[in-house]
Amino acid sequence: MILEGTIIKGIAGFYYVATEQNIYECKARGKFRNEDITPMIGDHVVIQISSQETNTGSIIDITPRKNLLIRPPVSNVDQVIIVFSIAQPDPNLYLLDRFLLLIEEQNLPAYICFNKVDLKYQNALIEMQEIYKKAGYDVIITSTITKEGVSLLQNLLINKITVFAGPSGVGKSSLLNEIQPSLQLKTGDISYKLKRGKHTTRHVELLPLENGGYVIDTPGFTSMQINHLSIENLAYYYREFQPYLSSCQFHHCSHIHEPSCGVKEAVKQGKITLQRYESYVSMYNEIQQQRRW
Ligand SMILES: Nc1nc2c(ncn2[C@@H]2O[C@H](COP(=O)(O)OP(=O)(O)O)[C@@H](O)[C@H]2O)c(=O)[nH]1
Ligand SMILES: [Mg+2]
Ligand SMILES: [Zn+2]
Repeated sequence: MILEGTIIKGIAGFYYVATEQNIYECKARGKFRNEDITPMIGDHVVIQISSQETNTGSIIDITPRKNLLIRPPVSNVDQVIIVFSIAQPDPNLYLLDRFLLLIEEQNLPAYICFNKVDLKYQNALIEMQEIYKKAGYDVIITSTITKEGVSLLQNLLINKITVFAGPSGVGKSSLLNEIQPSLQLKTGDISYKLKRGKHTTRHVELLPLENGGYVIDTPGFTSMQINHLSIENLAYYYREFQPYLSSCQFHHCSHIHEPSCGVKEAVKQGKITLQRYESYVSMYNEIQQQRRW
C-alpha cells in the first residue's frame, strides 16, 4: 500500500511519518543515499507500507521542498515566530536582526513576539515595538503570567507549520504549554523539571496541535552565523529598505559611503530607523571582513 504523509521526527535512521490515520516508522530507500538526499523533518513524502501491524514502511519519494531552514533543520515551514523576552534575559536586537536575515533569505513569513511583558520596562517595549513595526513586521506582545497575547498566538498557528525560535530562557516552551497544555514541554522552571516533561527540545520534532497544524519548539540560539549571505542581497533582506533602493544614484550602492543614496535619505527623513540602518552597516562590514579572510 502507498500513502502520503509528513515526516514529524527522525531518530537513529528512522523517520516517523504522520499520515491521516497513523504514524509509520520508516526507513529511507537506498536511492536517496545514492543521490545524496537526506529526508528532513517537515518533508512531504510518499511511503510504501511494509506492515500495518507494526506500522512500518519505507520512504519512496520526497515532494520538492517549499523552503529549508538550517536552524532548526526543517523543511516546508509556513511561518516563524521569533520570541525574545523584554527582560530576563534582556533582548538582544542585534541577534534578532541576524535571525531575521536568515528568515528573509528563505522568504518566510515571520512574527516577532516580545514575551514576559509582565516584567515592566514599558518604555523599552514601546520603542522595540516601533522599530520592528516600522520595519514591516507584525509584533506580538505576550506573557504567560497575565496570558496576554496567548489566544492571539493560538489562532495564528491553526493549520500551519510554525517554528518557535529565539534565545534560550525567553519563554518559548512556556508559551507553547499555554497554547496547548498537553504538549508538556520542559521549561526552565524547576517545578516543571521535577514533573518531567514529555518532550525535550533536543530533537527537532513537529508537535501536532489539537486545532490542526504543527509547532516546532527549539532549544534556543546564542549566536547566528550570517557570513554565507551575499553582500549584494543584504539590503533586500532589510525589508523596509526595498522601496528606496531604486533611488540610489549608483547601481551597486552599498548604502554606506556613496552620495545620493535612497536608503540614507530615507534614514534622514525618519522612514527607516537609525537602529535598523546601523544594524545593516554592521552586518555589511562583518560579511565583508569575512570575505577578505
Ligand atoms: N515573568 C515571566 N516569566 C516567564 C514568562 N514566560 C516564561 N517565563 C519563565 O522563563 C523561564 C524560561 O522559560 P522557558 O519556557 O523554558 O524558555 P525557553 O528556553 O525559551 O523555552 C521559566 O522560568 C519560565 O517560567 C512570562 O511571560 N513572564
Ligand atoms: Mg524551551
Ligand atoms: Zn544607496
